[in-house]
Amino acid sequence: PFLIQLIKHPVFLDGTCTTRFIDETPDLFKMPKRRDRATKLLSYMADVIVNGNPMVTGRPVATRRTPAPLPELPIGKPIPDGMRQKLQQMGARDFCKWIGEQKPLLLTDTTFRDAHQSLFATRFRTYDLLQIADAYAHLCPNLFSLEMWGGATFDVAMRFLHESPWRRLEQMRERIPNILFQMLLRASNAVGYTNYPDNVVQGFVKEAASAGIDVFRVFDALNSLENMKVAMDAVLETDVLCEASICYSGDIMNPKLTKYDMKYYVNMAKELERMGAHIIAIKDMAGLCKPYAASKLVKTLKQEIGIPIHFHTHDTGGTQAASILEGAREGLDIADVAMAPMSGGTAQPNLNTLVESLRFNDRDTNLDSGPLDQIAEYWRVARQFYTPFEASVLPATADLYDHQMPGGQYTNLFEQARALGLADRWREVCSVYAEVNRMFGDIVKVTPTSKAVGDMALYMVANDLSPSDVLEGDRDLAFPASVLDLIGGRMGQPMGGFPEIVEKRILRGEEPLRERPGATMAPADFEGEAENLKKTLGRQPTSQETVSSLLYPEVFQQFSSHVKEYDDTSCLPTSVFFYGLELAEEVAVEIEQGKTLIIKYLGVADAHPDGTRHVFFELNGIPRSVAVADRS
Ligand code: BTN
Ligand code: 3PY
Ligand code: ZN
Repeated sequence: PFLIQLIKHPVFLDGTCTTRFIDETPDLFKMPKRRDRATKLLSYMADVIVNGNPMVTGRPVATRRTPAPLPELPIGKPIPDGMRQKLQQMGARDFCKWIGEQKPLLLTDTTFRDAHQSLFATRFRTYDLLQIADAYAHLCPNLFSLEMWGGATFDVAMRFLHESPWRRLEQMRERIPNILFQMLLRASNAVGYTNYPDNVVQGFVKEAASAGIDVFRVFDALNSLENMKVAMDAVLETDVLCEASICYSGDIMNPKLTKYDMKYYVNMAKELERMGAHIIAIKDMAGLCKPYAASKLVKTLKQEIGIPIHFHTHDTGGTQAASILEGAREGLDIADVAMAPMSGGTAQPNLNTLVESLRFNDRDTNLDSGPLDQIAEYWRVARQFYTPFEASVLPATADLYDHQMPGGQYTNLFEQARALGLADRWREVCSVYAEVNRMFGDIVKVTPTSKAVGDMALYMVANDLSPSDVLEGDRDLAFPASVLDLIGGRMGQPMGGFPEIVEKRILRGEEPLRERPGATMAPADFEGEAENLKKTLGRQPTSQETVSSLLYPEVFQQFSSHVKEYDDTSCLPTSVFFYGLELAEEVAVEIEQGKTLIIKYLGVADAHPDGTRHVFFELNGIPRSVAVADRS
């Protein structure tokens, strides 16, 4: 086809072709490279058409294929300055002082990260996030930040979506230069599920800051200050914001729950301020911080510390907008919310209605609801591309305050339970989760400690084990790996340690780690890793790729082979990525700025004796076919 295109060119046909032809029409001669990318994308589509995409096989089907509507943007107007320019002009400390002086409640929109992590198992693709990016830049420069990276997004982007988390960050940054970008960093667990060597955490933070993250929300899954220190120091070495979290557990209003009381949180917040935090986050990952607790906690923290307070919660119990409002009344500085169609349930409270709830009040956000509602309409429709991942779990009953499952885990654990045939025993899974927590000494539960508690609960329910079977029995039990990691001290040390009997029964004589895991881990060899990658990639890796590979060696390898075989598939519309094209359907695929492929699907032939099938397309008007192995 490249040759055909060339010899069909009018200049070629009328015989006036000279070498000037090459100079005047360089694009025609760049075809082989472009064709190569196109061929790879066509083979991806052909493969999905013939074999399906395993990500969605057996799941409810998304029927929407047409693009979601976008708000109209002012034509020819530059992007207005926002919080990011303010941070850059003022510097971190002065900017935080400015935050503290603001009367309006500031808002973080979590739709790009936590909301879809909690409602859709983090499956939203870069493609759909980018469509609405320009609208954010033009229409809501006064949002405090967009939480759009970190948590599970890093892993899921590579592992399931086969796209680069770094590229997502870069592309979002290009389109939104004015709103702060915020990420969730799991301290020594970085964006993973296990502790990493200190230099990996440091290397990751450095890359993320230079790729465009403005606010790092750092938390440790056991509220361990020494674990947080490594990550916080790394953030403080850059010139971006270090937001340090206290993970909220228990209930400060319940006199019987004394482990995590007001004193505990105040001490922790003071310590984090002393360690250099610019902002304190109350990270209420399970939505346990009830309205009157939020009021009391914010009021007390405002008296005890001098830096801004940012409240993060999940609406699993349906009551958490009230907690934000109560917090706001006591001087809360910033709150996390999500766009209406992506809010509620295990995600954050509703941004659009919160803005109006505060209208004509002291803490009025002064945000304009018109544009915010237009952006919400985009998310309402974009959600329809992700039907296969819709969570079927309903808001929690009052047992939420007993089991204390984080929002992001609640939907996931239900799916895991259902896969094991335990959907009808969901309440039992919840109550065993609570029992496991008590058995382990009432620990803070958030990624990755929450995963260990959840794995243990499922293991016990599936095998009909009670806590006494675990602690007193003499049966030889094969505990989940995450549980061995947690009780073995490799996720860090909880306040007060684990009960001795638990260590004895679960570790069976193996000595647990008693100090900060990072203190005894050998530093990673960045140069050696880069050398290895050079062999598999066939070129020098970028420093981002080296960090990805150190964090997720196998996932990164798989991701790289996907790109080698199919190129960067993140430019495909989501319906095409999940389901391929429908017969005679035509799509425009922008492979890079200004380079668009028009692809039409024409049909598929019967299988050859060797099991391959030809799939027929039209690429920019020219017929093309691709052979794929039929594994269906
Ligand atoms: C990887 O995991 O990166 C490589 C596998 C890619 C699988 C894709 S998903 C859609 C299509 N259908 C398949 O069965 N394989 C490809
Ligand atoms: C994560 O670690 O991904 C979380 O969202 C924890 O709440
Ligand atoms: Zn969260």
